[in-house]
Amino acid sequence: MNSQSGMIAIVGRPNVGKSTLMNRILGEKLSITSRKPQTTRHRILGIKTIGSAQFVYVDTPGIHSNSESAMNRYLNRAATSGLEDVDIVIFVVDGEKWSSEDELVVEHLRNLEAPVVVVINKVDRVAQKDQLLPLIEKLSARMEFNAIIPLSALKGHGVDNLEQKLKELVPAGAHYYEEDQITDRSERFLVAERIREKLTRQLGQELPYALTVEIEQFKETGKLTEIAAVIWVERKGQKGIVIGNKGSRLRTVGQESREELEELLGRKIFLQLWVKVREGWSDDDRALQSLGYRES
Ligand SMILES: Nc1nc2c(ncn2[C@@H]2O[C@H](COP(=O)(O)OP(=O)(O)O)[C@@H](O)[C@H]2O)c(=O)[nH]1
Ligand SMILES: [Mg+2]
Repeated sequence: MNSQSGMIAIVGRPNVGKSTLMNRILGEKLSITSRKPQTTRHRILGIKTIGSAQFVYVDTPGIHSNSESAMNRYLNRAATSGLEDVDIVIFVVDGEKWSSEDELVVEHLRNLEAPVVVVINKVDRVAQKDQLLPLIEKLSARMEFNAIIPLSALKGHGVDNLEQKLKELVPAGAHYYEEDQITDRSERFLVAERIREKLTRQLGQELPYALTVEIEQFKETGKLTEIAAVIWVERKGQKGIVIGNKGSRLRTVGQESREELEELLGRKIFLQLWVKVREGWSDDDRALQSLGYRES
């Protein structure tokens, strides 16, 4: 049989819609999304098999110019390492805004051998298509791209054009994953991420960077799954903010998380959340490692 199989990295600066795009293509919410940078902190595979072709997408953290903390350095490594080994790169940009961080991404892509397809995302926000022309010119002047495809990951418009293009580009080869597998990540990982998404969306600008979620217990008891998670923050004051007035914020996060997790796992869930302080964990390489921030 003429099977096709390829690794497709989704790269770009933070917040352009990489994770939204992967979820849209897969038709599943695998990667968490939000308006804040650093929402995606790990590489996540999303696998889609259509007949004889297997597409293995790699969602990555945003490539960014800040390298001040150990976390920021980790994120950039996770975003850029292994790019030489993928078969296709999707470079996502925001149709509304080009920035110096996009330039930085181009620097990482310029010398790759794999074909690079540019996705101009968020075109639902662009009233007239010809508004995209200056951006297309700018892109074309930077390097040679295999294709430039405008689309809306959020609404789904134009995503089929991208998938069609990928089908043309994906090389011949054996499948690496079972036909019905959709990710390389465990349920435990997905659960921690969903809780972090709820926190990220609930909290103001600064705090999401200072927290991470660790699953301490994941136990099936009869019809119920018991999950206990620790929300790690960096300072005592942050703990108060996460908990909220009389525990109100933590309650909201817990309730929203539980509802989503029951849908994700298809089971009833008993969820317990604890907030704990670990000073400076995000700028400490060892703490990062022990909290799951290690390269695979
Ligand atoms: N209007 C609009 N918003 C989008 C689109 N794609 C993503 N977004 C929003 O942009 C924000 C960042 O998305 P996310 O996927 O987390 O970006 P990432 O950091 O590149 O992974 C979220 O609030 C998304 O809902 C799109 O096509 N149109
Ligand atoms: Mg993301």
